[in-house]
Amino acid sequence: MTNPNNVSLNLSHALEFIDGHALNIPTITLLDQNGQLIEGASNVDLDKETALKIYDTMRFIRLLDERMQAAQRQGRISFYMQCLGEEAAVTASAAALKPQDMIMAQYREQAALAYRGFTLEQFMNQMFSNEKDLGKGRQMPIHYGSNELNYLTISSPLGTQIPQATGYAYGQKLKHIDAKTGELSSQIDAVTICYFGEGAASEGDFHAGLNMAAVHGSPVIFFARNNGYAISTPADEQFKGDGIAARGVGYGIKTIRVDGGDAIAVYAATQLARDIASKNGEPVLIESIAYRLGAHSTSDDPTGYRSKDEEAQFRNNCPIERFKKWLVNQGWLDLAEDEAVKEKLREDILNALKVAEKVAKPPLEDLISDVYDTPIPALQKQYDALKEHILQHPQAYPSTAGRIK
Ligand SMILES: Cc1ncc(C[n+]2csc(CCOP(=O)(O)OP(=O)(O)O)c2C)c(N)n1
Repeated sequence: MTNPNNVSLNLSHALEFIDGHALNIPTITLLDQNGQLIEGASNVDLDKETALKIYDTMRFIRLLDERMQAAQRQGRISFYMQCLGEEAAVTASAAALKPQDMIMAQYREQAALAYRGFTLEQFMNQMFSNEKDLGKGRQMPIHYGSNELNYLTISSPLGTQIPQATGYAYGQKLKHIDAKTGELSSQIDAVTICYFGEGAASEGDFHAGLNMAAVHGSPVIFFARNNGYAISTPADEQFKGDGIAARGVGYGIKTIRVDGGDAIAVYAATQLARDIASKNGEPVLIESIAYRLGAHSTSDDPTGYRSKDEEAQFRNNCPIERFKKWLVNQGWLDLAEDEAVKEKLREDILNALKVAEKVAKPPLEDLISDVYDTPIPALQKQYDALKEHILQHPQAYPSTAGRIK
């Protein structure tokens, strides 16, 4: 019989509603807090080189975050967002990808970019909006982008990257479609990962993006970072269902939920997800469960909406410490060396900051160059007005006024 409704027609005679949490979705965790693999946990293929690169990246991001949070408080940069508590989720997922895979992130995923090889100088140049910044100083701090590293520039409006990822990944798949049969002719060589928070998943774009990816078979790994809060809004004021994972199932997308504080579980789940996306040409959803340990951003003060007790409950579950203990247990990391590297990194970060803050700001004309082939009249008009204003008040714009031609 044909099935025009496209449902599993499991006829029943019991008049019962299904509970929204009926699936009881498990959270995959493989590593305990003492850095021991949990008995009976699935085998994980994580080699020493990759494991150490994951650790190096997490350690670097933690130190960079600490320094730049302080730099914002000193008035040296205007804004910052830390990855605190989610370093394992972001780094280990990025580590399971191939360099040619596209990363479409939200903004708290600086660790994915660092894993790809974005340099300390590049981070600093972006945050100081100087003339060496790849984005020509046109974005707020932490809105990174790198063409070379396949990292789409961050957009502030939430959720925009979700339907974009669906469309981009569909394009990645099209290259492997046999024109005659319409079937996949080979494994898809480059897929897309799309990161977003559970707050962004409340946007309409989330639903449009996921449904379209499922129906058209876009090879996207949707990576939902459920960290408990969308700025001050706790998750239980955002949705009633079983997290974001239940929605993946609803859209007919293969879904897994992982302990986002467990780098090994995240790595294994993302490897599997990449495999499914690239071999089958279909989307996959990973929901990472971690706690946003820091404030939302430097503009936020969490004491207004959550207790110190709640924060303390999670403070001891450091994802970096947990992974570090495993590395030490493996005999792959020496604690004294680790401390020495941290000291050196702190110095390097401070030195890079001091250099980047002295680099000249981009010339004013960069504001509108290469946005359009030739600036549209409305943009040109705004530019001319801005230029005139700066020339009238040069003392208020010391870094720009002197460079106006
Ligand atoms: C369309 C839109 N609405 C609101 C905002 C303001 N805003 C910025 S971040 C944020 C919270 C996002 O939370 P979540 O997606 O859970 O990510 P997290 O910050 O927790 O990593 C909000 C509401 C925005 N940038 N864009």
